[in-house]
Amino acid sequence: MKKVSNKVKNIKDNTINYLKKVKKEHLVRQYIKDNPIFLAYILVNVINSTLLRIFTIRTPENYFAIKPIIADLSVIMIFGAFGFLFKGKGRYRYFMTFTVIFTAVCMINSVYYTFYTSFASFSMLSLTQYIGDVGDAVVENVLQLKDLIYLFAPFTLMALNFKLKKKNKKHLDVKTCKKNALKTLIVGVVIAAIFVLTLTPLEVGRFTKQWNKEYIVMRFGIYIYQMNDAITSIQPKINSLFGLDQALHEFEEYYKEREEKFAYSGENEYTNMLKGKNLLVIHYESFQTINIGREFNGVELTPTVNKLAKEGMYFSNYYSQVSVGTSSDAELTFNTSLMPTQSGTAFVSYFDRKYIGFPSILQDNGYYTFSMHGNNADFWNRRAMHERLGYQKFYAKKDYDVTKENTIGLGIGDKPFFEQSVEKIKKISQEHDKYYGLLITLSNHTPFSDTDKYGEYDVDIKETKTNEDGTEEVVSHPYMEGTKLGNYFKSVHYADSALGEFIDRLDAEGLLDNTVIVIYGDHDARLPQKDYVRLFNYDTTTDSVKSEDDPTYVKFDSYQYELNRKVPFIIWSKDEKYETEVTNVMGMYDATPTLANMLGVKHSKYVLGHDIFNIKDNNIVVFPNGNWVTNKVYYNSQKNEYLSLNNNEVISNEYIENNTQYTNKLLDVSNKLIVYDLIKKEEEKEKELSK
Ligand code: GP9
Ligand code: MN
Repeated sequence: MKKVSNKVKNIKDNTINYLKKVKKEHLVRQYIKDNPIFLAYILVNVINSTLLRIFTIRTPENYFAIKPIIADLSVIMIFGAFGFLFKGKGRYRYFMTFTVIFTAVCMINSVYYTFYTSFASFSMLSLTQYIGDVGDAVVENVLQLKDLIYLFAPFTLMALNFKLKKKNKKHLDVKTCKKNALKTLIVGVVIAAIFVLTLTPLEVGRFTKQWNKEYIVMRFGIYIYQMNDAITSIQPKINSLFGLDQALHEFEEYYKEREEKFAYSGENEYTNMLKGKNLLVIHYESFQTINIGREFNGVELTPTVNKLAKEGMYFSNYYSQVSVGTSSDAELTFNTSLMPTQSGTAFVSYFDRKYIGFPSILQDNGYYTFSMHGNNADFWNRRAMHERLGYQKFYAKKDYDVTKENTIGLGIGDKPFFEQSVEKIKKISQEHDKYYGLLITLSNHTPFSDTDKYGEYDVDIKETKTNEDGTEEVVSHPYMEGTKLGNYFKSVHYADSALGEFIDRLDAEGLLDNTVIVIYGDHDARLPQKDYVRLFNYDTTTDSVKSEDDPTYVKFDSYQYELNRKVPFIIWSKDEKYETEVTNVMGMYDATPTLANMLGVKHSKYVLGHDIFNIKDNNIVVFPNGNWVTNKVYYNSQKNEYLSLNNNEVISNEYIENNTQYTNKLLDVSNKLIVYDLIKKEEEKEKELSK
């Protein structure tokens, strides 16, 4: 202990002595005199990256952010340190080269942001078909004075070098240069370490996913963002370098076997039921099945969805199958019947693969296809990916009137979003015979903290009590108010009312005739387990949560949590009341096969789900983490345990093994199909053979 405190004292003394020496011998002044180009290099490049952030992300949080400046500084210093190993002209050229690179990064991102409200990505370079159009548009419309401001950096260095040359400054000796290189490197690494230590798990998580580009630039600065982007852009290329033949073989075998095993006629009582109808699909953000039929103080939580579920076809045992790509994974699986990839996300890392999307199939069948979402078009790389899936037009943030007042949470509130969408749909309906539109809602998104904007909805329990003197008073029990789940319910109530207004508006415009509304919850809302325990076990007599020993205690363990992540899938039309509830287990990947049959169109050969009316109670829903669920069992692959869903019915090992094998194979094929671009490879092979 004493040794340690002596050491600390020594370090302290040495540091103080060193600082005293720095002051006495004017070392700072000397350092500046000795290294003007290096210091200018640091300064101009930090200024450039800061300017870029100020000109792009216009939020107070960003204007005052220190973290990205620290991050930028460490990157510039670490690269700069090696400049000291060069002499004279060579050193100037070194700093100049990096300044030009850093300036180019800022300029490109500045232009790109004006055009796409997002930051540039190397992976986009493979979208060569767009570059021609974009190139012209950029020069004509986008290049602005603010994009040229960054050029001050190389010009400053150039001017400084010119001035110093005139002075004919003496050069430092090799030993001092090496020392300077090492010192600078150490300072750069220390700054980087300080930066890393201040990172939160959320920041690290978002950094590795690399999809929320603004967030990353705001925390990590533009230079780290771009380096991270370079690595994540190369990764998919590396992943598909080896093992293609084997993957293609497995893929062919899998689909051959699937065709034999599930050789259904395809026809069932619902075939062509929706033939020729327009389709409006609502991607209902974070909407869980648990909301349906729920009430607080006799007031329905979701009157609109309740009505649609009752009148329409309601799939009440439906699961989302998303991985880290959340919303985008839901869009992928809904539209292609494929699973999310095992690393990265299909929308971001594998957007350049061949997909046979439901929209493109409908397009081939005479539909006009479009998607609508109030967020930036580049969020989740939708701009590129929606086109890939076959949406002819994507209406995103810049097509909507988004104001501070109409914003809730992440962006435009569902009410103004739907309201403005109806105008667009009206126009589309006048110009096209048949259409398929996807509307992605936004305001019912975690963290559900904009409660003052959701409108009144009481989630505490109100009870009318009669006092001894006969007077009545309303007592409020502190039930869900203030909990995350309680706030979620308030947000859901708003989202439901927005949906109700949307349907009324469509009706008033005559847009519900010959149109089918399809709703899917994109994934669960990732709410705390303890809030559910409270929801199901609140005792108004004690105003607290019941104890587990209470005979009426409702168990809510990790299995109940998983089962509770169910989301609704509803098919509703004003013209016809189906009044059907389908209780067989179903996953997002069953949507396309089921809907295609109802619409009387042929879906892609390479789907992984099934038409629920063919597979019926034989269905299995697999999850990206290897878990699976059937009508009988929920299986947890991490723990290798399961929960029997039918009154503890005994389940054979064989049943578990077969379904686990099925799951693993399906996940493997799905992943390889995307990573190795197997649909494209297979089509090329077939073309070659048919020559
Ligand atoms: C983003 C929105 C939400 O535009 O769709 O995405 P999520 O966080 O749910 O994946
Ligand atoms: Mn989502």
